[in-house]
Amino acid sequence: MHLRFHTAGESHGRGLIAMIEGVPAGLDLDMDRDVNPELRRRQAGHGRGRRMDIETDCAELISGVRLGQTLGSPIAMIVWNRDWENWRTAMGQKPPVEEVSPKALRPVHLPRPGHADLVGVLKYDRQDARDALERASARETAARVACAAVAKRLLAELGIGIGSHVVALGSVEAKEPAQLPENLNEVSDRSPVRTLDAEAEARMIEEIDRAQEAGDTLGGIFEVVVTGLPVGLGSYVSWDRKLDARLAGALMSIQAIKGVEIGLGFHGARLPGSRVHDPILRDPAKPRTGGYGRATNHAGGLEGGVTTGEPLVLRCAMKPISTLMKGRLPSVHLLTGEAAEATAERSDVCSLPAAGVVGEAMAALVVADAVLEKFGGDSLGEVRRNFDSYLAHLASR
Ligand code: EPS
Repeated sequence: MHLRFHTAGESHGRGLIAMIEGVPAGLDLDMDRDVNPELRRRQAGHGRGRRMDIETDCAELISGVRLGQTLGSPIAMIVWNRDWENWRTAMGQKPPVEEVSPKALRPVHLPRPGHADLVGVLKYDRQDARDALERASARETAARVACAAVAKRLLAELGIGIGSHVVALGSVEAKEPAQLPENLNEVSDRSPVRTLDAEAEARMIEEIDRAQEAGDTLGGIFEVVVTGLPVGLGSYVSWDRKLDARLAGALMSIQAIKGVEIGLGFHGARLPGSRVHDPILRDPAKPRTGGYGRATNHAGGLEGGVTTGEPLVLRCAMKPISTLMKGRLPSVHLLTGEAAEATAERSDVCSLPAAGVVGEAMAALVVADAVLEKFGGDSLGEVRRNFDSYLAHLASR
């Protein structure tokens, strides 16, 4: 791995730590311009819970940058949890000094189907599911987004852009636009559900509001699109170098993601080959694809685990959030063994629009890793020289 990142932190602990290593030296990085707007994008969207009114996620830089430029050393950041003030007792690192009521420790003994509550207590041999759910929570994705904002900055230097939009939410499907807008996020971020279809947007919002009234939750499908890629990232020579596998693994690691498709995905399996594969054309206006073009992009920008130079098109299916406020599902009390309804605690009704931002983040981290694998250098200048020389060679073939 050429670009490594790591996160730490519990949802209601002091904060989240984000660390990314392998970023070349000499990259301009400004937290307020490059990182914090991405954190704000992850907090937005219709269907989020009250936690997002408490937090104003903001990453504090600890290391790896001097005078506005990266040093090539690990970049460490902290996102403090404002809600920690309300959880000092329940999430304290030391046992309470005075006698406190057991309730003040906010234990969870009725595991929620769908969350990591039950598997967590059994695997880590805990009595209280809070010991598991605090880390399993999707709040951790704030730290991933902070790391990915650095990766996006690097990719932008090479003309590679990443965006996302919601294509289905609950039972509502958005109409597929004939062509995606050039700056995808500029358009999708204007929608409270991050969709491009204004008519579907209204129905998606209604569906979220109805789910909220019913104490239920919703999932859906978002699409991540990466543009400006050169042909040749990833490789078919070994299973773990295939870029489609690396992207799918990274996207599947996002909390609540249950499926990933690339290009036509599952639909392609139902069609004959003549309607699936993308005819090859000569297109001298495309230096990044070696002067070749495709009549269609059903492959979603990947053939043989290698980028074709066409846009990467990745779709993720998110299951509905597992905390139900009403109509709670059957569970079993961890201490008494009695049947009871699962725990309900503050959560979101639908966080699909935010999950799209997290999908962009994971895709950016994987693509930046693949870029450094092929064009790696210790400084941005070296990466750029390697990149430009590859493109010049492609043009001369
Ligand atoms: C999240 C913060 C959490 C949840 C959500 C994601 O805040 P709280 O649990 O304090 O309301 O809103 O987490 C979950 C849905 C989950 O199942 O854990 C965030 O910052 O994204």
